[in-house]
Amino acid sequence: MTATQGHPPAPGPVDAMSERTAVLDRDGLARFQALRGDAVAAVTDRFYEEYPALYSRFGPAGRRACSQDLTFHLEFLGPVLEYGLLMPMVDYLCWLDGVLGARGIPTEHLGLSLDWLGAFYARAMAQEEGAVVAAALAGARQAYLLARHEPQAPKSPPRWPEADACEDALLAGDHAAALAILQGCLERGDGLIDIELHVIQPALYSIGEKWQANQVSVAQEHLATSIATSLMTAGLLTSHPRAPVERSVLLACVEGNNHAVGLRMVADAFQLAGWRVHYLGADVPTRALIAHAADSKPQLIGLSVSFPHQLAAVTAVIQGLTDCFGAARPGVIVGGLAINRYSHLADMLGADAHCWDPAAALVLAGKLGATA
Ligand code: B12
Repeated sequence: MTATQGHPPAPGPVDAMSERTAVLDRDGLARFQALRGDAVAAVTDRFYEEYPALYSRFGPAGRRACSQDLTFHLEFLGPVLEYGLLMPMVDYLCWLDGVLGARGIPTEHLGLSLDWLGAFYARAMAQEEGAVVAAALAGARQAYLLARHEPQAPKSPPRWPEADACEDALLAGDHAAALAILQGCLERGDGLIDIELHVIQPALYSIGEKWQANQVSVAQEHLATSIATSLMTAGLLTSHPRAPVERSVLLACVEGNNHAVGLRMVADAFQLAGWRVHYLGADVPTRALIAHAADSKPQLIGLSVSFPHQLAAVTAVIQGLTDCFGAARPGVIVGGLAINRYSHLADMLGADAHCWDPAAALVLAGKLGATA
């Protein structure tokens, strides 16, 4: 078991469904992955053959979008076949259903695409392995149809009243208004990390929901993130760190994870607690991360992971660190959206601890003995 600290976000309704499914061994997973391109091509062709009028009107871009969606299905299916838990795939299907529905794109073929992918793998793989893949797809389909209308929003820490105005300012691109909100909170004595957790994080979560519901644009989401990051920097400049504690932490988003703001909050918390912080930001290649750890020899490493298919990168980093440091490997804490949602998977990754927010990470750092 990994150590945990703090309270997990309240589970969504899909958490009630923790159905397990059979898994593939390493070679089976490799065979499943090797067939991805063929599976996507076969099922895309089948959609165009069976529904020519419906699909042809979208032209080549429609075909590309269809293939891309199928590729995503298989990306999310991978961790299901590795860890034996349907939930990540079901969550993804519910999310996709919401995104497509909000953009007026019919979703009735989503279930069909899963059936046809299942039929492809049942044909293309050896009988037993094909049956595992087809059963996972059928199970995910059934659970998705049951859960699709349930609200799915991730829970953020309690939202302070300032979060509403902050969200408005971020979406409007009103840097000055956002800074004034930060300033007001700091002046009344709130700490930066609390402001980040109770004002900025809920504002960003809500912006994510609005993007999902097609109420804000991709550009607005980017704008909001960029202002949020600069608010955090402004807050850091006016906050007073504790005296240096001679401890160091290396923080990185694993390969493929571009969600870096949450990890930046973790970085700020360690910085203000007097730690020496190396914050590497988004999408850090596994080899580069391990090489940097070998050079800088931190006492603690924090990894951020957003999606289930990035969990393999966490395992690869931990394996690489173990190869490099042996018994002296620094402690590893994992966090991020995927961990918040599937904390039980954290136990399977080989990490020493997982948690939900920066304050909890600091407490865990102490428990892990990263106190030299
Ligand atoms: C901004 C944003 C982006 C930006 C990120 C830019 C950046 N510099 O970070 C960009 C545009 C890159 C982006 C891309 C994508 N995004 Co996005 N994004 C968001 C958004 C709106 C905010 C993210 C954020 O900063 N949240 C605030 C931070 C503070 O929260 P947090 O990450 O959870 O971090 C906290 C904890 O998790 C924890 N924590 C995090 N890391 C760690 C690490 C350690 C060690 C510890 C201890 C703790 C810890 O502490 C943090 C503070 O409390 C979210 C909405 C949301 N719910 O978060 C969507 C969201 C996460 N994105 C989503 C999606 C789908 C995508 C894309 C796939 C979109 C696409 N089609 O391309 C890509 C995937 C990118 C990738 N490969 O990673 C979905 C995910 C859906 C799902 N079911 O999981 C969300 C939820 C939006 C939505 N509602 O649909 N995104």
